[in-house]
Amino acid sequence: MIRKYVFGKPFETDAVVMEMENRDGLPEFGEISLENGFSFTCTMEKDDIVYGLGEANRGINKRGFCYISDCTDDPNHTEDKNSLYGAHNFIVLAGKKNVGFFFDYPSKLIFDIGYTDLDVLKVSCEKADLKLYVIEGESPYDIVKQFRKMIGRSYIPPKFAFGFGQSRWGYKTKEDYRKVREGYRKNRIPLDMIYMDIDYMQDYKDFTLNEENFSDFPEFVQEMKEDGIRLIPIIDAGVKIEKGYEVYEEGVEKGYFCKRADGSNFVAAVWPGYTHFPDVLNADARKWFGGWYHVLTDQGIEGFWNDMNEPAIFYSEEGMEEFKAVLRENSTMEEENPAVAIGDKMQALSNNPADHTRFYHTVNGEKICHKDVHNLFGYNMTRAAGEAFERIAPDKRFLMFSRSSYIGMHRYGGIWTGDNKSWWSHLLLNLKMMPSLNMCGFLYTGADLGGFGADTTRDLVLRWLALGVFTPLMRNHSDLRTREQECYQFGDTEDFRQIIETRYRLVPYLYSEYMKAALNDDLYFKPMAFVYPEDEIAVRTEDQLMIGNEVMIAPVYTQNAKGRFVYLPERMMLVKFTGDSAVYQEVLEKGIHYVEVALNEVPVFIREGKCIPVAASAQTVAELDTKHLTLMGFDGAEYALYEDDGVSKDYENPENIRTLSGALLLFEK
Ligand code: MIG
Repeated sequence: MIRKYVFGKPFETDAVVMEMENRDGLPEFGEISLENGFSFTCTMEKDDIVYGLGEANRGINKRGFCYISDCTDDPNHTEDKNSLYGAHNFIVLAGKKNVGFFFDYPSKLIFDIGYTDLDVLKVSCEKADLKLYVIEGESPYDIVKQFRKMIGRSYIPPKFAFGFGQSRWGYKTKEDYRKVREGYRKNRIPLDMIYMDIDYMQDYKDFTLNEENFSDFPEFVQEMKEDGIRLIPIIDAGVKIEKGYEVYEEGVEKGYFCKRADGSNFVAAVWPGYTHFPDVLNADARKWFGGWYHVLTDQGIEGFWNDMNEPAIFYSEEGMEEFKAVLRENSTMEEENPAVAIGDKMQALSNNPADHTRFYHTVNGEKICHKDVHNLFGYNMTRAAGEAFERIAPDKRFLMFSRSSYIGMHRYGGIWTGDNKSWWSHLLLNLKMMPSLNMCGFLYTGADLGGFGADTTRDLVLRWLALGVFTPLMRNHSDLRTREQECYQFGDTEDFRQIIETRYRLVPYLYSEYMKAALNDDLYFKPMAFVYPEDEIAVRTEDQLMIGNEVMIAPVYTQNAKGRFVYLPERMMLVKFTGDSAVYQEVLEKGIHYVEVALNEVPVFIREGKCIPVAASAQTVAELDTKHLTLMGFDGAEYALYEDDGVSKDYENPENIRTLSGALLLFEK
């Protein structure tokens, strides 16, 4: 049961696709105040749990902290941070009464979830212009499913996107890419994608290629494809200001860039130096910007990642003027604490909220201040690409994921979780974030495996990859200023090969479960609580997750551990994969078990009475033999496998589902 309430004059975000009538009056649940902006308040019972918020810090249960939806380029995801790159304003209050809330509000929104007052949930924002959806259901899981229906079908990537991808900021030349290819192929480590970071461009200009290094790009794309590898270039939000650069010239001429109050184009410095932002909230400008992806798809590119689209700003022209003034004021260095004054001002240059008040979007002829719609930029940049792909090749799927997002974008692409660090705590954060992202519609997601910032260690990369085996987006990515972390950088590659082979062995299953989740508006990753709501231990367990309908995972996330304690809410079969070389199985009873996990092993827990299909590994997803699958799990179990060509959009074809039976208890060890 969903009720929709409209307050003031909300900006149309297109987050929701379901048509619904507006309700008169106020929701029965909680209290609403329209004084000094908007606030919604309700009390929580002592044991109520709050789910949701998608890409957010901390745990699956959001209680006990304050979260702020305010898309931010902050590469330091420490525990005290309130905002990350996305704004996913959906929560479920679960307890004796279960109720979900979606606050469709495109600017800064504060979720105080028992932070100020232990038993008070307060959601507030500056302007009382929003839509509030109140969803009642029999369980939090049921509420989530209703919500997912309401926001429309999640993005479906091509099947190759379920392979493994290698990335690193700093690859420049063809030789750099060939070295990565050789590193994988020589060591027989499966690989489907190599990501191209900003250095492939000429002077960081979107939709260009470095003239010296990639003069014959289509041939190079082809060369890689012949080895089963797709190149996935990055696209940044800012368009470089440069005379003669077509994207810039055309954007200026058509008036498709974000403008200042005086009508001039807003100027922000990012990687290319001074840039203009495409006004992706304006439908015409969006269509125009999306059209440029053509330049790369024409050369054989089939996937992209959109970056810097919060949008990130190093500094604006205005900000720089203010900074210069502070420099002048402190020019003799004899004023009081001049270094502090200068340092503070310099720090405040980047991603300064004041800049959000300095530019405007043109939507249906109306000027909208960026501040009021800040959280929609990444969404609409990715929507620009998604809508363009529909025009370029309506029957073909493209790989697309974004850094910044808002609910609604989940229909056009996935997300990666941005600049994490090579910290064990971020492996755990990755694990806990996955079900929340799924609740908000983002199914194709993953973190930078091994960690983006800071120097990693061999064991951290292996343990993180072992979690990445299960995340739809499985990509190793790192910052150019850090230790190299490709799978062949740590001496012996055997352990890495075995972990990634395990991913490929599971692709038929993972893809099948992904597709079922997408096609049924369901979850791929579920909290334990959604499957075992009566089990009080399971309900509070956040370091284990359910995948699809058959599997539980319990990744190791501490250094030097030889295994971990795992809670089994029911009898399960433990299958430990060691790539193609070995599989070990054992049935464990309900309860707590210490499970040993070596660095080259991936444990999978199969639920009582169920089974999963397993393939022999291959070097690419395309080479997987899905005609000969082994069923692993409980004897007599059946599995409904979803399989399609992985490229076209004939999702509803009944031939895509086939039932596999005859599960075996196989001891190969
Ligand atoms: O200011 O393109 O999150 O994945 O490697 C940094 C360089 C810009 C941030 C992305 C990261 C990417 C990096 N980008």
